[in-house]
Amino acid sequence: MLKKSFLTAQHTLYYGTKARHFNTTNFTSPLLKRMLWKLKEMERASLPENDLKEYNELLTNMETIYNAADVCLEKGPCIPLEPDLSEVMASSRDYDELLWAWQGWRDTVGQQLRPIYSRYVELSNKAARLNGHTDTGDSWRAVYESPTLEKDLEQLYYEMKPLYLNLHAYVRRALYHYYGSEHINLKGPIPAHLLGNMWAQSWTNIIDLVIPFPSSTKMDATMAMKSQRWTPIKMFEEADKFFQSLGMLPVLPEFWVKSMLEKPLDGRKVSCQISSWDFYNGKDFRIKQCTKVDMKDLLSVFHEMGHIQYFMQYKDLPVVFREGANPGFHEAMGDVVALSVSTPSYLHNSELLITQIEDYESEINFLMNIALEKVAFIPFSYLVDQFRWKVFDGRISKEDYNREWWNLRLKYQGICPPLPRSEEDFDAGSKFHIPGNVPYIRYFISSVIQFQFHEALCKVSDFTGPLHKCNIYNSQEAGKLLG
Ligand code: X8Z
Ligand code: ZN
Repeated sequence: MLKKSFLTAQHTLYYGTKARHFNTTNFTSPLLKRMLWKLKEMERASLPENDLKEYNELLTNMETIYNAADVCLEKGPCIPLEPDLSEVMASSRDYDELLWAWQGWRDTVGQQLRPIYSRYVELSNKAARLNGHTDTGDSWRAVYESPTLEKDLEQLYYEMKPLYLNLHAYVRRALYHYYGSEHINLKGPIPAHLLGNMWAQSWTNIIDLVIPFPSSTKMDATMAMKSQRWTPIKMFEEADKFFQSLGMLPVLPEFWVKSMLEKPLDGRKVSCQISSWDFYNGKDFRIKQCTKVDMKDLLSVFHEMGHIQYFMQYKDLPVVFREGANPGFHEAMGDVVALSVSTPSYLHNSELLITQIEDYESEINFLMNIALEKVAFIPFSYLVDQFRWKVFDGRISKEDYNREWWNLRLKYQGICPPLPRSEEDFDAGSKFHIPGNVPYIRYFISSVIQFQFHEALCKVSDFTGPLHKCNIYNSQEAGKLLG
């Protein structure tokens, strides 16, 4: 990993230094101007050699800490995040057991990362400044090439906030019925460990506690997938088939050979953090995912296959242009297709739902599921980089990391820690993208544009009816537009 980072930096430095020799002011080709402008951004490669070495080591260390972490049972084995701790967070309805998993993960990951993170911030800022940015947050925002980015995002957030507040109040009431007044304050924030997910970013796992019409159809295909003996491979094949039905590109043979689509059964330790890889040779594209056979992972398979589709669509462009229109587009590509996959129409046609559902109550149950995924995610995806932007530009100092993290969690998500926290803790670090150095605002942007894309695709497919029922499967027009 260290060697790979070193070689990448050498490559960036070589071409970046050459590019910086050109003054492009009077160039007439916008294409050439843009290529050189992109090459001049050298990120960490502009650091002096010693700093670069230290920075690469810090990043590798942080990722290793995250990937190797596990939580030990009192008199038993130690269990990793995937699949075990995530499964506890998803399915346990025992307040104290949930607390154990929630706290255990933060005790092992966050606390170890804290001292490393502040040094990472220093070196990362140094690199950003060497590239002409004011700090790392500024360099992350620069890829959107919009002077009004922050203001636009804030406005989007405030437009969507009423929807979130409604969902929050509804879910809080349901949790109150289940856990009681001892644990839930109907006028206060929700304890962060009760929402079915380690970071409270997706709430679909607690659908059983909040389902509006329990005796009507629940739109979860998991049971059907299991009884029909679906496999991880079949899930990826279905996603591939969907893209092909739109007239888009099939994945290449190498994908099936070189990807890791399941957790290896031989007990080898692997990182189960899902990722998609472009090897930049026009034919080697891979996914690494410890796929489980359930509906949630089926949607996540579509998300990842969206990245692969994007890689394949731009494979013949110059290397500097092989990226999304912006990172939010890359994240939206698979999700927009997954919006069709969630519909009763698609599930019925794939034999994952026996009856075509038309009644009002089942429709509301379906929409609740979508809300628990998409609406619940809005404030989380907004706040993660609000936090980091403030850390990078110094508005949050290293003495206040945890206090400020929880201020944002309270302000935007309306959740609180279930236990007292201190500055020994670093709870932001318990989310992969923080030690993993992956910007997060892309997911917030994706959450908005994927619905705009969905609307446009449904329109060209000549779909009539409410947008949430639209399934673009087989639409060549949609495929053309998405491509
Ligand atoms: O990190 C991811 C993907 C890879 S881009 C698995 N996602 C975010 C997360 O897990 O927090 C997808 C949704 C948001
Ligand atoms: Zn993604």
